[in-house]
Amino acid sequence: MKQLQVNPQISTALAEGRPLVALESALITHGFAYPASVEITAQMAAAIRAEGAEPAVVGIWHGAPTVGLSDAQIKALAADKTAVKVSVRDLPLAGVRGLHGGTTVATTALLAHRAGLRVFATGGIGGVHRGHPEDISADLPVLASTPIIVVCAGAKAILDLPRTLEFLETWGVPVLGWQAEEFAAFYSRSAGLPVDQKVADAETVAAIYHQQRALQLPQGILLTAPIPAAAEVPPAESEPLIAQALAEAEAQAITGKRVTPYLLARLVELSGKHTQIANESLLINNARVAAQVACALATK
Ligand code: PSU
Ligand code: MN
Repeated sequence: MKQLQVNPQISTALAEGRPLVALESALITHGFAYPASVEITAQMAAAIRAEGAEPAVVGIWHGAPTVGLSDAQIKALAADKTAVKVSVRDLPLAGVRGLHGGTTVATTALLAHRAGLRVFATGGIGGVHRGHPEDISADLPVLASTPIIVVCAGAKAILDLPRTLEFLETWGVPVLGWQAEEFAAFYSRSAGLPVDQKVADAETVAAIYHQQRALQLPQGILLTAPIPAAAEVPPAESEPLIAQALAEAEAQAITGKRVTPYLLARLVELSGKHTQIANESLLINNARVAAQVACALATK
C-alpha cells in the first residue's frame, strides 16, 4: 500500500508551526517543458523563502503521494516523459501502478491538507470548460470540501469563467481578490467579473480563514491575485488565440485530462511564448502572496 509520505523537513516545520506553502507538480510535468519546469519551481521556492516561509512541492513518487519532494525528485519528475497527470481519481491508479505523477490543483490541495498545510500556491485553477459545461475540473469540488487557501491568478483563461464562479458560489467557496475588486483572469488582470471580497493584506485572509474554521465549514478559500501588469497578455491578444486553440482541440477530438495541457501548450506556440512569460510571472507572484498569507497564519 502506498501511504502519504511527508518529507521529514516538512514534518519538523509543521511541528514547529513554521509557515509553509504547498506547490503543485502538474505544472512541472505537464505545464512547462524540461528544464523550464525545474527553473520556474526553483523561482517559486525562492520567492516563498524570501518572504520567510518554506515550500513543499507535492507530487507522486513511484506511486506514493509525497508532500515535500526533494530537488532531485523534482528534477527526475520533470525529466520523466512518462510521468502522468494525477487528479483525484488517478491517485489510487498511480499508486497501484507505481507511477511518477504531477499532481493537479485538486490532488495537491487534498494531499497538502492531509499533511497539515493551510496554504497552496498555483497558477490558475481548473474549472468549467467553454462550450462543455459538463467538463468540470476536480479542482472545483475539492475546493468545496478541503479547508485550504488556494492562491492563484484566477481560473485558467481557456475556461468559462462565469460558470466557474457560479460553481464556487453554489458550493460555498469564498472568492477573495488580492488588492483587487475583480476576479483575476490568468493571463489578464480582469475579465470584468467581481470577487466576493477585496482583501488588502495577508492578515485579512488569515482572519477569514480562521473564521471559516471557527464555523466548522468544510470549504477552502480561493484567493485570486491579478498577474503583474508588466506581464499581462490583454484579452485582445489572447482571446483570438484561445478561440483557435479551442477549435483545434475540438477538431482533433481532444477530451478529458488532455484538454488543459493541450490548450496551454498550444497557446505558448501561438503567442510566441507571450503566455509562457505571463504564466511564469503570475506563478512567482502567487508564490510570494501565498508565503505572506502563510506567515500571517503562523503568527495567529
Ligand atoms: N498546467 C498545465 N497543464 C495542466 C495543469 C496545469 O499546463 O494540466 C493542471 C493544473 O494542475 C490544474 C489542472 O489543476 O490542470 C486542471 O485540469 P483538469 O481540467 O483536467 O482538471
Ligand atoms: Mn476536465
